Amino acid sequence: MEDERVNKEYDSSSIQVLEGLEAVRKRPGMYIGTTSSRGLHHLVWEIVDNSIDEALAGYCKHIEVTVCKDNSIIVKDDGRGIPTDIHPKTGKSTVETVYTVLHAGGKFGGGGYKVSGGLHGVGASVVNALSDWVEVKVYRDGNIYYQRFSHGGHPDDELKIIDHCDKDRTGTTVHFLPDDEIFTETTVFDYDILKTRLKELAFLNKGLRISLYDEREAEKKDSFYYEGGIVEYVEMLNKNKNPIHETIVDIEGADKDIKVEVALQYNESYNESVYSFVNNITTPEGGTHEDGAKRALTRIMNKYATTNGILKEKDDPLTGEDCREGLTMIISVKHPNPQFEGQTKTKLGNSEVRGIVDKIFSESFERFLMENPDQARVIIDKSMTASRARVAAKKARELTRRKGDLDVTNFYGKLSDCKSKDATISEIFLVEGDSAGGSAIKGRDSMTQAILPLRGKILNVEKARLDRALGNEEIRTIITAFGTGIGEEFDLSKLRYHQIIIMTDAYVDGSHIRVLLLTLFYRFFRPIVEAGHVYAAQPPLFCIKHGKTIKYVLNEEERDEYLASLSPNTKYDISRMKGLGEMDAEELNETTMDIHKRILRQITVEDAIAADEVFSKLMGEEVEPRREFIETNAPHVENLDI
Ligand code: 1YM
Repeated sequence: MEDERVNKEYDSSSIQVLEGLEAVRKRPGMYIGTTSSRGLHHLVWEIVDNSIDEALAGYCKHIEVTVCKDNSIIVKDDGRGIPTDIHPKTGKSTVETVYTVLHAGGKFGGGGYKVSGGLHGVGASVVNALSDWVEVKVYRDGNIYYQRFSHGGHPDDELKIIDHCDKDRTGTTVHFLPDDEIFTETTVFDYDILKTRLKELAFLNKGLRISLYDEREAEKKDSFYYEGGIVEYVEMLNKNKNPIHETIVDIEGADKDIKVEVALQYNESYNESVYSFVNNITTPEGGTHEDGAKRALTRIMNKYATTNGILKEKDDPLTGEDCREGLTMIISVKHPNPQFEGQTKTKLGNSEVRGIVDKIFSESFERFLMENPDQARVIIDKSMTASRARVAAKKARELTRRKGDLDVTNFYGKLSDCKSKDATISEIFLVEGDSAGGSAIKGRDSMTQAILPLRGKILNVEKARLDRALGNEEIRTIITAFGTGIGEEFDLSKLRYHQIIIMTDAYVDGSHIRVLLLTLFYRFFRPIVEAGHVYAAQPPLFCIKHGKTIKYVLNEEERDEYLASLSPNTKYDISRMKGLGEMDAEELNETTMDIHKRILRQITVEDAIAADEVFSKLMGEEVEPRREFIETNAPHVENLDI
C-alpha cells in the first residue's frame, strides 16, 4: 500500500518534469530570450553561473570552459560537486533534480547570490531541455558520479558511480551539445563572445581563475586571473587614457549580506566611464547602487574642496557631472535578493542599497583623499576645471543660440530638410562633401529624406570638451539639425529624424569621417545610438550588368557569390563603383538611398565597455595603441559596430 503511493507520486512527478522540459522546447524564447547566437551562448552562461555561485560561496577556485570540435561545450569547476544524495521532494538524485526540474538550481541550494543569470536566470534544466545531449560528472567523496541526458532532457539512466577518485578531488564537469533543431540559426560558438564575458567574470570575482580553450583551432586559449579584481579592471580601462593620479581607489565593504566593491581612477579625458554590476550582471540602466556611489562622490568632493579652501563660498558647488569628468569607475554589488527594474530589467531597484553604498563609499573615499593630499589635489582641480568649462559651455551655447546658429529656420542653406514633420518616418543623411551632397539632394525622396552635406573636418571630440565641440561649425550644424540640444539640455524626444544615416565612401577616407561621427554620437548623443537611431549606409563596391539586369554588391565575397549563381553561359559586365562624390543622382538613389534597394547597417552599442575601449584606442591621444588596433583589426574596421 505504502509503496504503491510512493510510486504514484514518483510517476506523476516524472510526468510533470517531462512536461516542464517540453514546455521549454516549445517556447525557448520565453526562457533564454532568443534562439539566435545570443541564446546559444546563453546556455554556456547558465552552466558557468552555477560554477560562479560555487566560487562566490568560497569553494571554487578554477573554472574551465572548452569549445569542442563539434561545437559542444565542456564546463568544469573544482567546487564541492553538485550533491548526489536523493532529493526529498523528487525522490531522485539532486543532480538529476537540478538538471530536469525547472528553476531547481538556486531554490534547492538556498541562500547565496544566485540570479547571476539576470533576466533569464533559469538554470541547468533549461540547458538540458535545449540540448541534444548532456553529460554530468560529479567528483565527490572519492567517487566519480555520472549521468547522461538526451533528446531534450530525458535521463538515459539514473546517476551512477562510474569510478573512484582521490578523496580530496571535488568538482563538477558538464558537457553538452546544443540541439540544432532549436538553434536553427547557428550552433557555432563565437570565441570572442565567450572570451569577453569570461574575462569580465574574472575581473568581477577576484582570485578566481577562468580558462577558455578552443579545440576547433590549435593553440587558441586564454586564461584570466585577477588578484586585484575590479581594481585591475579600472587599470585596464584606463590603460590608453593617461591616468592623472597614481593610486586606483579601492573600496570594499559589506552590510549584512550585501557586499559592495568600488574601484575608481581619473584620467585626462573628459568622458565619464561608470559601469555598474549586480551579482556579476551589468546594469547599464544603473539603479540604487550607482546612485549611492555617485551621490557620495559628489558630496565628498565638495566637502573636501570646501574644507581645504579650494572651493570658495562665492563659487557654485561642484555638480555630479563635474565630479565625474574623466572618471573611470566600476561598482560591483552582490545582493542575495536583487530587484531589477526599468525597461530592460537592468536597473537595480532595492532602495536599501543606496544608503549602504553611500556609507561604504564615502567613508573610504574621504579617507583616501585625506591620506593622499597630492592625488586629492589633482582630482579636485580636474573637477574645478570641469565646472568652469561647464559654465563656459553654457555661455557658448547661449551665444550661439542668440546668434541664431542653433535655430533651424536659419540654416536652410546647408540642410535640405524633408517635408515631413513626423520624426518616425523622417531620415537625415549626413553626407561627406558638397558634390555627393548635391547628388543626394537630387536623388532623394524629399518627403522623408533630409540631406546635410558636411564640408569641413569634424572635430575629434575624444580630445575635446563640450565647449570646444560647440565651437566647431559642423558639430553645431548637426546639433541644430537633430533638434535634441546637447549636454544638460539634451532631450531625445525632440529628435527630428528617427533614422540618422551616415553616408560615406566604402574606402579608407570615408571610414575615417565615419569614426569621427560615431565618436561624436557616442560621446555626446549616446541615447540616440542606444535607441538604435544611427545607421551607416553601405554603398556598393561593384556593379554587375547582364542583359537588362543591374546588380550592386557590397564586397568581393558577394560579387563572387553572385557570379557563381549565374548560369555558366551568361555573358556579363562588371565594374568597380565610383566614390559617392562621382555618382550622379540616379546612381546614388539606386545604390544607397532608395529604401527598397539600399542596405543600411544599424550601429549598436552592444557592449559599452568594449566600445569605450575601442573608441579610446581609435580616437585618443596615444598613437601606439591606435596603430596597434588598426593593424590588428584593419580588415574589420569597415564593420566596426560601436
Ligand atoms: C559545471 C557546472 O554546477 N557546479 C556546482 C553546482 C552546485 C554546487 C557546487 C553545490 C551547491 C551547494 C552545495 C549549495 C549546485 N548545487 C545545487 C543544489 N558546475 C556546477 N558546484 N553543494 C554543491 O548551493 O548549497 C544546484 S547547483 F541545488 F543541488 F544544491
